[in-house]
Amino acid sequence: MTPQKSFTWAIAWGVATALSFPAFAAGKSASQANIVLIMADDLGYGSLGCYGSTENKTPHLDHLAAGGMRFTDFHSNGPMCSPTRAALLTGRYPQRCAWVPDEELSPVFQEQRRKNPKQRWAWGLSPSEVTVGALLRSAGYRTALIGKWHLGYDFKFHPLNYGFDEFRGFVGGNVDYRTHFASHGEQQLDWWNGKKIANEAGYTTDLLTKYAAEFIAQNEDAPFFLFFSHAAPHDPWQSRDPAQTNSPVEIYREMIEGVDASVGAIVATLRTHGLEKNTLLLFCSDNGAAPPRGVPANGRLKGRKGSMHEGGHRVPLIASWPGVTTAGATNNATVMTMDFLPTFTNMAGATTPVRHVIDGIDLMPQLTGQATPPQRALHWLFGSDWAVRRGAWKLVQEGAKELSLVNVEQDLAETTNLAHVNPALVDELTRLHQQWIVSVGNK
Ligand SMILES: [Ca+2]
Repeated sequence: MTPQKSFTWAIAWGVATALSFPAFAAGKSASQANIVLIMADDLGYGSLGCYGSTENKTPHLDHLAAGGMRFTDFHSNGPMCSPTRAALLTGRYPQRCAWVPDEELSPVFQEQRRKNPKQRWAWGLSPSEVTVGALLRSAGYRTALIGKWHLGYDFKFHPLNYGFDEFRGFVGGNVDYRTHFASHGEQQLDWWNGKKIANEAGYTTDLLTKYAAEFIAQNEDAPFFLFFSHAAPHDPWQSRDPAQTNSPVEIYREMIEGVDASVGAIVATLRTHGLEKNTLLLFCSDNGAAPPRGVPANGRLKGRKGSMHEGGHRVPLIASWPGVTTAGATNNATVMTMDFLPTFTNMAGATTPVRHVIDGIDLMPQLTGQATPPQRALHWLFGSDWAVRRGAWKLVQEGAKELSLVNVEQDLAETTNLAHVNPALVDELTRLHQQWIVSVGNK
């Protein structure tokens, strides 16, 4: 089974505790604060100083957490890039989203696929999905994606078709940090300015930071939504200087520290333009780390990128909105990528289509420290692997291994399988997950 077939299969099944999207609330919505969401790619739970790393120096993110809110139980919707990004864009489980299969691709892309059957871009999020960009734009926001897209390479899946006014970056899963060519054998330039492919000199992290800062500066008078989607520290592990001979472990650390410096630059830009107090700034990762061998990038968590265990999807989330978020707070609520959309649209006063199903919840009560953690089950599904979490309990099915039942509040590293001790709970969570699969529909 090819990766995209496996992925298509995975997203063809779905679930969930769907919430009808409420009419937008009043309150914060009147302010139409700016929203900056910075997402690192494959950054692990243990990779920042404020999450316990002693190797990586991340003063800007540590400072952001000290002045804002650090979440300890935030999860990416998928253990891989694209499912998480679909959830971010739609506020829905990726399994509920509509995806366009290969045979519907445009002729030019069909031809590319025929020439290179190994290329992995022949699918995309359906343009029929209601996206956070489109909703915020309809509420008067200027919207931009700076960085990685990875929700379809065909031109019909271009980010500007999904509610973004501006796009700078790349549409594939990753690029060479210096040449900006797709780096997994496709040998195709993947560096865009709007709908034009145009290369330029520069290191990817630096260029994206420059464009993100420019977007903020150009829109200081209007409410804006900036989705700054970093490439780093996803491989290939490359330094700025091609002549540098540091080891992958050293370069990997430099790349994480480069993301940290970028966050510092964005915070400085907001401050320069007097926007700090009118901007919700969020920093997170799209899935667990896949680091060089021997690097404890996911902290104590079991598993890594791709896994249903915590190392696959429990990742950092830092939120900062001076005067709104409680400075220095730690939030242990179990929250997920799909929660961003309802949070943002409620802030903006955006309206969503009637009867449109959103799976996420508004996190503003969490950000203001006024709510108890939400009571709900959360689900993951990728290929034949799945996991369900309710309260402290998590049930995992990976490959042909036996079911694993763990109390993640007491056993974060998932060392002790309690499935044989509590078979009734195993059955209950299994049923819950099967019901979720039915509820998200079989697209
Ligand atoms: Ca990723």
